[in-house]
Amino acid sequence: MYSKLRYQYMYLPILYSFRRCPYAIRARMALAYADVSYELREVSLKSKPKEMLDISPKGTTPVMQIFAGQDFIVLEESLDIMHWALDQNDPLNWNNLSDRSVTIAKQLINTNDREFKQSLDHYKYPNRFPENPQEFYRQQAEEFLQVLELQLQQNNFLICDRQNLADIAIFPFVRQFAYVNIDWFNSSPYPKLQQWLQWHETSPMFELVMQKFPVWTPSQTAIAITP
Ligand SMILES: N[C@@H](CCC(=O)N[C@@H](CS)C(=O)NCC(=O)O)C(=O)O
Repeated sequence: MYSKLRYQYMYLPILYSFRRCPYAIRARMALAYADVSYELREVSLKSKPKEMLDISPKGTTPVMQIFAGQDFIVLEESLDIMHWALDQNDPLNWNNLSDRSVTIAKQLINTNDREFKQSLDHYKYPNRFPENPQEFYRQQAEEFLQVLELQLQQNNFLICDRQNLADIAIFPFVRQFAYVNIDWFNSSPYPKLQQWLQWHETSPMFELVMQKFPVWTPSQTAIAITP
């Protein structure tokens, strides 16, 4: 699915990415869905490349640099990268949703990125938050799992009966939550969510975006991700 091209021949968008970062995973999934070609630059969060920090000093992954003539634009939020990808190409009409579905999707993604992400971090690293036991943070996170389970009782996916943007925006975070204690997750009262997680984890799209690449250095031959 990918090939190595020489950089001087390429004007592909560049994605600075960290393989295991859930924000970068959802950006790469949206790019894969949209069949967008790009140059992948795998980053070490402990030693971020100057080229990335020059265009995005806040220093989070993912960051996308898109060339337009002599100029370029920078997208430094994963959701912006996802929407940009769908604007380029939307083969299964993911953007074609009712107003109500758009509202639900936005609410779910907001809750994921705020409350759920915060409880997830506390649950994952309880030693950093010793004020409460780990179960306390898990229970906090479960409020969102319950919402997702209810959505999945109505449809096969979060918004409708097919995978959509909200699914891939939220899936990498639920996956992280599940693997904090996979035995607990697998025996938890969220059977639809367990199926949904398994579906995404075994999807060709996920497999594709989780390929391993060496950390990027300027002297490295460019890695082009192409449809
Ligand atoms: N709101 C950002 C959040 C991105 C983010 O926080 N990424 C983490 C990695 S998963 C990061 O780069 N953290 C900075 C660091 O660890 O130095 C987005 O949606 O892209």
